[in-house]
Amino acid sequence: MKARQLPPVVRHRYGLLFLVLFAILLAACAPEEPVDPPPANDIDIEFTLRTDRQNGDLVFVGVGDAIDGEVNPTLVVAAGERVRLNLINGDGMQHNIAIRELNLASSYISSRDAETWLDFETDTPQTLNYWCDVPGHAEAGMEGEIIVE
Ligand SMILES: [Cu+2]
Repeated sequence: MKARQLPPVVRHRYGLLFLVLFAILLAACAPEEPVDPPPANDIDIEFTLRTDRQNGDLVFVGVGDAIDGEVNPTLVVAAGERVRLNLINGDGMQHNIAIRELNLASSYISSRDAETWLDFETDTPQTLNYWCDVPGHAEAGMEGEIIVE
């Protein structure tokens, strides 16, 4: 039986395709580089949360200021304020912080002490929900409210 061979040009194309796919796969699997958030000059109010495990739940814990140590603290901001939510990974699991109603999400962080952030601004007084959009994490407890006054 004669082995069927693809013409060289076609084989070369497949080789290139595999190279590209491999590069994409590598990039997807590469450990995240620590990224510094942009300067907070144009930010009016900032909150920092750290991910944690408490009694089998996954939670956000407030860091500093009035929310220090609070589990899934309610964040209060004024309409029109430019807000930054900083997230520190406290447990080495993959997490992010997202806001359901605004359809916004930070990048994912999955190593302990890695940091990410999410900036937003809304002119409408309303109650927003922040959460971790990794499947199962909101259900496990990673959810809180932002009151826009
Ligand atoms: Cu999470």
